[in-house]
Amino acid sequence: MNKAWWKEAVVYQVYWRSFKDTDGDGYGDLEGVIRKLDYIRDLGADVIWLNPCYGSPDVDNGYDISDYRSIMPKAGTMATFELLLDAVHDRGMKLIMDLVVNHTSDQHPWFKESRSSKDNPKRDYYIWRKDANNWRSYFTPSTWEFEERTGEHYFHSFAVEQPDLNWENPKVREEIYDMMRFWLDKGIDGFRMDVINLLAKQFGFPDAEKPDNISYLGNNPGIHEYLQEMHENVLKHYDIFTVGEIPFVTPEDGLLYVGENRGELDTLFHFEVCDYMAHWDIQRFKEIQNRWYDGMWGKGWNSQFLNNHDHTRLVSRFGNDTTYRVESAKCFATMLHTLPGMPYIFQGEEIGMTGVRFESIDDYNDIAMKNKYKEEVEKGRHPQEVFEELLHLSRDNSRTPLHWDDSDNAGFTDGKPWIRVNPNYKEINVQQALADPNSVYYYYQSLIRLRKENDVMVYGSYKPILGDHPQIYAYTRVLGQEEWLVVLNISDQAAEMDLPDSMSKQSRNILITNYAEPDLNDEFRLRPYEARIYRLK
Ligand code: TEU
Repeated sequence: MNKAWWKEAVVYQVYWRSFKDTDGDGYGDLEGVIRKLDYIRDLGADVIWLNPCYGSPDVDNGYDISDYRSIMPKAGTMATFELLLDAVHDRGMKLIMDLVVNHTSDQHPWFKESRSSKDNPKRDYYIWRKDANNWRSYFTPSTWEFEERTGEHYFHSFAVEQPDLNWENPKVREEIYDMMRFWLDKGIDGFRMDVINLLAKQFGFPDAEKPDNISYLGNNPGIHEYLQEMHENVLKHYDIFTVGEIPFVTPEDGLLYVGENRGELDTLFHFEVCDYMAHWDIQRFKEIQNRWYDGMWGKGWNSQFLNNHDHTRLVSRFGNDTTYRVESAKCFATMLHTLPGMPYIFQGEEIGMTGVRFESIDDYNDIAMKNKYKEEVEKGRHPQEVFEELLHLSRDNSRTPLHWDDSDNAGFTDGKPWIRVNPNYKEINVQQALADPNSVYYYYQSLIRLRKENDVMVYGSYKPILGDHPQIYAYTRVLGQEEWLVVLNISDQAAEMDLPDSMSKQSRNILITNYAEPDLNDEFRLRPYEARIYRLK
């Protein structure tokens, strides 16, 4: 197994606009990230993934970029960014940025020129066609927007305000490669690549038999040539790591993007869980994990995450955010940090923050949710029914401000927060976590420390046991003489753990568990959401 610094890393995702506000405008900012870097370092994370902070009209919270080489004012200045990068490096940490190059903002100068006339030199920076087709976009009923001025439609995989770049145009590719060098030459340590498998479009844009299954947007012919050209022209010249956000992908296809000899990307996020599993389904989760391990291990590197800025908080979606919030947060953390692949911590996950439930659609910001709400209500459906339906998976569930303490606005801002703070901040906040030796925060810290001290958690082989147990997910990790057993009761009921005979005879000691007191009455009875890591001898 080839070793690499990034394979051993733990990534902490900073959604800066909800992280810490220092100028009172109600938005987090880069200065706020600088002031809280020691909090992230002390947790043990060593790479920060910073969500987009480039010039943008902010229709999709920075994923609609109008100036790739500037910092949007609400985040700060380029000087502040450079101070942040230095401060991260001074702590021996690394920083990766979001690369959003499938599309720009409709306010980008390139698009303003492109839409101005059919013979503008930048017309072909984007995708224009006389006729539309029946494809849906992620955020709208159609991927096409008609413009009277030139009598053609432009293509957008997301919002109308996010026109897709035409990657068939070598001038577009050169512009992007040049922009990437601009940031890499500043010293950033890599990229998280936004929906990077959508860059190539289906030739001819044929109508889809099933327009609602939007997988036609990704993994089209040409994508690997683009990424190999990007690697040859830019990526291979820097000591960085790249992670592709790759929806609609299987392990076999995934290897085409991150295979060790492919000359494309280093790692990926797949979405078989977060895009398709609304609630916890243990058998399905085990099947997905096993299939991705069998498909990738030894050939490419995977990621482990169960929430980010697009997916609601794991303790609400998959765990138990009431009776067993702390236990289930720690149980899932144990899983994410012991499964094969790179663990990602989304800000607030480390203190067990939960999803939200605001009263009205007007309390929400997410363009995906608001567009879907509008689309469904315009079909004549009852607004409250649509609202209730969208609540559970709204991306705003994870985008509310981080809870620093129990003061106004959870210590996030002295101004009016851009989105409401989760009302449970008085009970769930960093200050409380740092004062409680049994907090989720310190459990994450112990898990990360265990990982840093034991290569078996990074490079060990994985073998599931108790495969069909309806509550328990258990598996071993083995590297050389080291054999670890992870057992997780991912349920709100006690569970009996009947280990295989060979294993039950082995002596074992518990390295970490999420219950303060071991249940001495019966080691083989796991309490609700009880997690244990054993070292087997
Ligand atoms: O997300 C792609 C996207 O639409 C995800 O929400 C999707 O549901 C899944 O998580 C990936 O298949 C990226 C960004 O993360 C998101 O915030 C942006 O809105 C979107 O691209 C457009 O840039």
